Amino acid sequence: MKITVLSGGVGGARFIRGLRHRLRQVHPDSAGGTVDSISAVVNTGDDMWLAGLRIAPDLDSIMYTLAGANDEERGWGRIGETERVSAELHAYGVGWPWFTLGDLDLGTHIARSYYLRSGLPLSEATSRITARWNLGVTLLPATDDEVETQVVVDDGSTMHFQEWWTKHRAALKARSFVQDNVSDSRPAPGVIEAITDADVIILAPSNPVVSIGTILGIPGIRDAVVRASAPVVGVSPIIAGSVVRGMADACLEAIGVATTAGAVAAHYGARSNGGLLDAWLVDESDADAVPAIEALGIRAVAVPLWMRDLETSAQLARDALSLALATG
Ligand code: FO1
Repeated sequence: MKITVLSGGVGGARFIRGLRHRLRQVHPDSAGGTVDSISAVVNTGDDMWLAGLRIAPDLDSIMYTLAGANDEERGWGRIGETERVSAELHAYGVGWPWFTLGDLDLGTHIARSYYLRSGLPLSEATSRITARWNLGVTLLPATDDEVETQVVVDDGSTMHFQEWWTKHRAALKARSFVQDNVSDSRPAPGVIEAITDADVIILAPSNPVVSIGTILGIPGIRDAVVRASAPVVGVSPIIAGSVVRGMADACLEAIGVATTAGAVAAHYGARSNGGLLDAWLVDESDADAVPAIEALGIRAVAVPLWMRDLETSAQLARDALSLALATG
């Protein structure tokens, strides 16, 4: 079975790790993913150049999580990290004083930047970097083009998404989110094929605006999902009216969508009505929302969505696959 997941960082990473675990439970002998394959189409809107290096937070969060090398508590970066180089950079006034590049993490950024400066596209750089970790999942940046997310805040000024989120913790009211040069961008090699050839497509429990929204804004990707022959199942990133982590609530408010599982489903829309979803998983605590979501033409099921550990993430992946197969 070919499964393609559209994903942002932490929530998507945990979901994909659970999905890989679930598939290994079903086919324990499929070393290297010969029976099942997982492709992740990953948001690159959070990326930026910093201190001369290309930083790709969502790609790295997924890579480190699948490699078992991530800092689970912070949700980003490497476990057992030190920050000696970053302290030196800050002393030189290089980079952003509020953004820390860990010493081990810097190895990834240097390798990526080396490949990019050698003329390789991000997709190829990603393929070479991930090869080291034997992830059992193919990571595809949504685009090789630089489509960094800028946030227009209430006073009309614009800043990079990382400044709005990491420095200001989303405390400045956002008016809108725009991706640099997105209309001229193209899906990275393999992205449209991963969507078109998939048996199941899953929208991970990631930020619907700056993660999934950025991926879908790259010309050709949204259309490919709408037209795909595979069932499309989404997992709500909102549980009981709150974000699990991150700042999706502030992002949703900016685009006029309520922070509820039902409103996000309506935002994505039913595929039967020109939207994206055939089915939507909500948390048990949002079971009341199921009839209204089904009235939109989206099959909805309430299951436990909290990914507390590998087992609960694998169970969620199992629920998403069952729903997809029941829908398709
Ligand atoms: N988040 C922070 O809150 N502070 C940091 O200093 C920081 C550094 C950092 C370095 C590399 C990386 O890949 C991610 C990093 N993040 C940091 C996380 C990141 O800013 C965001 O949480 C994501 O982009 C949103 O998904």
